[in-house]
Amino acid sequence: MSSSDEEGSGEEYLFKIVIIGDSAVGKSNLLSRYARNEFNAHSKATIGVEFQTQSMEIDGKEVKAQIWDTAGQERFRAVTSAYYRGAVGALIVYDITRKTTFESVGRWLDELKTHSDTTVAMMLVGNKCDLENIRDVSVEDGKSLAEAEGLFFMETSALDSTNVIKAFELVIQEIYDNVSRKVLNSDTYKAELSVNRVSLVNNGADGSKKSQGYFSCCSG
Ligand SMILES: Nc1nc2c(ncn2[C@@H]2O[C@H](COP(=O)(O)OP(=O)(O)OP(=O)(O)O)[C@@H](O)[C@H]2O)c(=O)[nH]1
Ligand SMILES: [Mg+2]
Repeated sequence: MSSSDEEGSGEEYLFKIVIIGDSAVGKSNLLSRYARNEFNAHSKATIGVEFQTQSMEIDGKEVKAQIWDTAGQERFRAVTSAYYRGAVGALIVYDITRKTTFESVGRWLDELKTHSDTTVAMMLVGNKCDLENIRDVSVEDGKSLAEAEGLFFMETSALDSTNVIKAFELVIQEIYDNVSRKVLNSDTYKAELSVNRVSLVNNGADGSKKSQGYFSCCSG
C-alpha cells in the first residue's frame, strides 16, 4: 500500500486534511497560497473536489499533507462521505467580513462529525483578516466559538499570506502528535490508519500534548 513497510529508508507520513466552509470564504485561495504561494483575486467557485499535496518535516521525517478542497455551494458539491473519508485534519473556514459564514460554522462541524471516522485535528479559520475596515466578526467571537468547540483558532489572509502557513502547519503538527501518541500503545489504531491511507513508519516518541493555540491578526 505504501513504502511504510520497508525497513530503514522511508520515514514518511501521509495525512488527509479537508477544507470546509461556505462559498467564497477563501478556501481555494488558502490552499493555493499554502501549496503554491499563489492568490487569485478573481477565482471561480470550486466545482467538485480538488486536492494538492504539500510536505513539511517533523522530527526529521517527511510529512505529506494531502489537502482536499471542495465547493462551499451545495449544488457544486461531490459525494460528501467520500470527501471526508479518511480525513485526519480539517480547516473550518469563515470570512471575517460576512457574519452569515461564521453562523454556518456549526453546520459544517456537524457535517464533519457525521462523516469522519477517526480523530480529526480541527482548526477554525477566520479568513480575509486583511479587510479589517469591513470586519463583521470580532476576534473574540472567533476565539469563543473555537474554545467552546475545542478547536484551534487562527485568523488568516490568503491575500497577504498572514498565518496561512502557520494554520496548515499547526494542524499537521497536531495530527502528527495524535498519531504518535496513539501509535505508542495501539496496534488497532495503526491498522485503522492504514485503512485510511495514512502511512505510518516510525513510532514517534513525542507523546506530548500541545495546548490550544490562538493566533489572530490585524486586531488591535
Ligand atoms: N481580501 C481578501 N480576499 C480573499 C481572501 N481569500 C480569498 N479572497 C477572495 O474571495 C473570493 C472567494 O475566494 P475562493 O478561494 O474562491 O473561495 P472558496 O471558499 O473556495 O469558494 P467556493 O469554491 O465557492 O466554496 C475570491 O474573489 C478571492 O480572491 C483574503 O484573504 N482576503
Ligand atoms: Mg473554492
